[in-house]
Amino acid sequence: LSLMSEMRASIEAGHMALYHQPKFDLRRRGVTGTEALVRWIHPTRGFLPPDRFIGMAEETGHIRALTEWVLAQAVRDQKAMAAAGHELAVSVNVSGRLLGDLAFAEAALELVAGACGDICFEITETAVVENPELALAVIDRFTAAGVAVSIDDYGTGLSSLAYLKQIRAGELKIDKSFVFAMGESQRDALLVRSTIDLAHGLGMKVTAEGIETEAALALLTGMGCDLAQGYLIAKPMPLNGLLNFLSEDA
Ligand code: G
Ligand code: G
Ligand code: MN
Ligand code: NA
Repeated sequence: LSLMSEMRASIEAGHMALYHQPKFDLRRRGVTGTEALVRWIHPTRGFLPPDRFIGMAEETGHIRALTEWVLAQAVRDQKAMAAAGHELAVSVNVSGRLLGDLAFAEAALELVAGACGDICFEITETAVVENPELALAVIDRFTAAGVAVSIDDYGTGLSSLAYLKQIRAGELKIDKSFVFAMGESQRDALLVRSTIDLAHGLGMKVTAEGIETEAALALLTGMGCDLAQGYLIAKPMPLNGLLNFLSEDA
């Protein structure tokens, strides 16, 4: 918790960094977006991955300030990408706890209004399960304002078809655990294939996460998956690294 007492000051001091992992369009064969992922460059503890502080930030309420910083930085980074000739959609993870915070929703929409391109909010389905009515109302508010909503980590939570039916999401992200297992397990491959078909039937695009091999990429392409994200394409990296990657790729 002492780490948490430093978070607000760390945000203001510029100790947070926003990394981007490319999202690769399997039909256009090019990068069309990124997922923004926060890191904490702590002055004494060093480089902290989000697993070390997101959970705590959620429990202590710091997640709102952190997410507003992430969103503001994502909007700035997207402008830098556009200035370098790359018009990309940028996805930001929005913790389920924030879906109950209407003040956050308003602040987030104001930040998104200043964006030069598409901003997407990645939301885990478990978030919606905790307080479905409010979460669904906030999600509708986002989509009505033109923010794309993505269902993150699909398949790991309760995966209720009832919520899948109600959430107006434009994208479903298949969790990396299924993608990892797909090569060796027929059952996982079947789950991935049928999830892609289900999402398409509901009018959603599908991103598969955790693509580490050419075999997984080929399998997903054959299944009609829309977007691919994984170490095979690129790891999450700072904006400068992303811009280099994009210029080499072109
Ligand atoms: O970035 P990594 O590569 O290690 O991400 C680990 C986890 O941290 C992921 O589940 C990701 O969704 C989460 N995460 C990364 N950045 C953010 C953020 O800005 N907000 C929230 N809520 N979660 C994040
Ligand atoms: O929000 P979410 O849980 O989906 O965050 C994505 C997480 O997955 C981040 O921690 C990111 O670094 C990680 N990731 C992305 N691609 C790969 C991959 O190919 N392999 C592994 N092991 N992790 C990945
Ligand atoms: Mn995510
Ligand atoms: Na995920």
